[in-house]
Amino acid sequence: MNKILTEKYSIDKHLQFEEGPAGFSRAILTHDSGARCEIYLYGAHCISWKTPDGRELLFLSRKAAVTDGAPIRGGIPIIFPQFGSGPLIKHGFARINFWDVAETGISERGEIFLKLRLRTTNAIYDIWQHHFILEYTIILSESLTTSLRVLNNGDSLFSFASAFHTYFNAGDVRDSSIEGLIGCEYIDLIRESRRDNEKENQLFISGTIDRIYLNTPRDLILHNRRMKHRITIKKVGFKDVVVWNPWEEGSKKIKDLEDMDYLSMLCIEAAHCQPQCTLAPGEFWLGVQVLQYIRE
Ligand code: TA6
Repeated sequence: MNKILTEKYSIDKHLQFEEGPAGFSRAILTHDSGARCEIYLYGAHCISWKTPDGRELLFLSRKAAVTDGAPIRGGIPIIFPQFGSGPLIKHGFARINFWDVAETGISERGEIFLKLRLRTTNAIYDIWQHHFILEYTIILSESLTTSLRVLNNGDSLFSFASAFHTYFNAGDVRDSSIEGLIGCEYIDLIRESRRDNEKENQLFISGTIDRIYLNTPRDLILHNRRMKHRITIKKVGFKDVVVWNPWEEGSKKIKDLEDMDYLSMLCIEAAHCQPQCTLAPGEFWLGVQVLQYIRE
């Protein structure tokens, strides 16, 4: 598998394929600045994004399993076509399917890109009777851009939810805050889905949080005081933002997290989940997230 991928898609010094646990292939992207990221074809799952000075900006659980049928705990899981629980497997099937490489390259500005594709298979059609093509493009420069294009290539309408369920390396989550959500209405999933409005300019996390913020602004900032940096999060197409941290009790209940992992992670998820997005035949939706690291 890696031999074929290497022959067809590798780029000298910039994009290589490796075999991870269970023989799963992953792509390693390296930008001229020294920035680096790693993506499994399984789930189109980015598990690592490193700055030119070698700082890891994503959280990946040491207990993360990379095995067929299970999602990888950490990095950037892709949620599609269902957010949370429902008729399908939790958070949908995109994160537990093998994606194909569609294209790789270097732009005129020296950005390295990898495009992955997932389309309806017989096994997927058995559980979700729609025809779609997903294209996930990851672009590495000094920043990390990810985009998801959802095309309805069938002959009937379908609705879906989607998210980049990004696990940021929080350093210590108690010293992190999210800026940009003030005034936004949210659904509080740990309080019987009660609705409220965000009152904090800097949202600090000091306990379990699981909220869907609705119709959020394009720009957010994650301040990471412990690691002395901030990450700007720009998103287009994803109108919602999910903020999740299971805190200590929650971490203990999640088998692929260590008990204290809640301190090291913070999920800020560019999402389109409330309401779902509907596509007529031939229509597509595009969601983009741009993450930029700024050292302080
Ligand atoms: O996005 C937040 C959330 O839906 C939480 O409710 C929590 O369950 C989390 O995702 C993780 O879900 P997972 O299926 O990956 O364990």
